[in-house]
Amino acid sequence: MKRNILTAAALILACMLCACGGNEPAKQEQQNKEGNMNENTPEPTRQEELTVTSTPTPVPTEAPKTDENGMTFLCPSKYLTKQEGVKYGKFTRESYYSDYCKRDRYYTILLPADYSEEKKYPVVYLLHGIFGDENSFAGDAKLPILVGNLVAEGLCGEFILVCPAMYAAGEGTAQQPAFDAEACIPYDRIANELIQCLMPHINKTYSVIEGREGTNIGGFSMGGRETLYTIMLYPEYFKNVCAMAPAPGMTPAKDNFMTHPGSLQEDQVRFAEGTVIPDRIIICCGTRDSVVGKFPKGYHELFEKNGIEHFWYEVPGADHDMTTQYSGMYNFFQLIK
Ligand code: FER
Repeated sequence: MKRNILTAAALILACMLCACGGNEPAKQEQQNKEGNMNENTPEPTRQEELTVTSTPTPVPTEAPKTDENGMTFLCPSKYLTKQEGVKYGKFTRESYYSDYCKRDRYYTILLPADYSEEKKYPVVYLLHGIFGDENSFAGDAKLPILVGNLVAEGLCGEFILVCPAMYAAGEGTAQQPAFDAEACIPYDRIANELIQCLMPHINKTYSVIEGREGTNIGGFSMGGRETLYTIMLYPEYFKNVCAMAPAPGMTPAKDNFMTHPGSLQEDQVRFAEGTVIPDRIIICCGTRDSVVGKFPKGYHELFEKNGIEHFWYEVPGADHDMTTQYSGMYNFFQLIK
């Protein structure tokens, strides 16, 4: 609504400028064509002088859509809408035996619409929020649409999207997710589980580009926190990274939900010299996030302090919601070439 008013105001001003002779080169050209009319042109009236010399009041320009790093603040709605002639993949739910957890574990997978064993694809591991499971992302009908549209427009290459159940509780424990330190431990275990069990399973089951060149990780909220934790433990495994509204707790923190002892201390949030690290790390959060508040910005500041290069941006007006996630994924998936 506000943008419409601004656009209308800008249009009105543009028309006024034209009417006032703001289009100087065109006007000059016209005069050149018609020859020098000075001799025959009457003196301007006082009113005309006033009109010509008055400077236009500056009009606020439209808010930028992209930042200086090329991060787009909001996913354009057309990418979330089915387009004619575009093929979309479908999620399926699969399982594997996890030696790390000593139990069967589940994931959902979105293969490219034209998946073929003749090709090799990069993989994106996408981690859900607290209390979620392997169905959290797969339940969102817009996700295959976003991926399909980006691929169809050539904004990213085809890739395989893997959404694991993140809660990697060990053998014999009935531990369930909750807001306490003990209950958070199985979430952190996804780092080891992913590297030791899920990734090898995906590599041997699908036609993938193995190794860091073809491996990417992202997540929302608790999944954002575990994304950051996983790359701190295993930086050399991942090419592109995106933490959307990452939840507190990777480092010591206290919020309305609980006190986090911190899976790492702040000075451990560094990559040792000589380590191969991800090419690109995105951290983003809605400006009105009512769940994780300023903690994502805190990670950004910590990364900055500890010399970890990354892209940080805020999603205007977004809460702890899909607007933030589609924005993050829109930027993240475009890194996959
Ligand atoms: C917390 C705040 C938010 C927390 C987890 C979350 C475990 C996760 C929110 C989500 O995944 O949506 O203090 O502690």
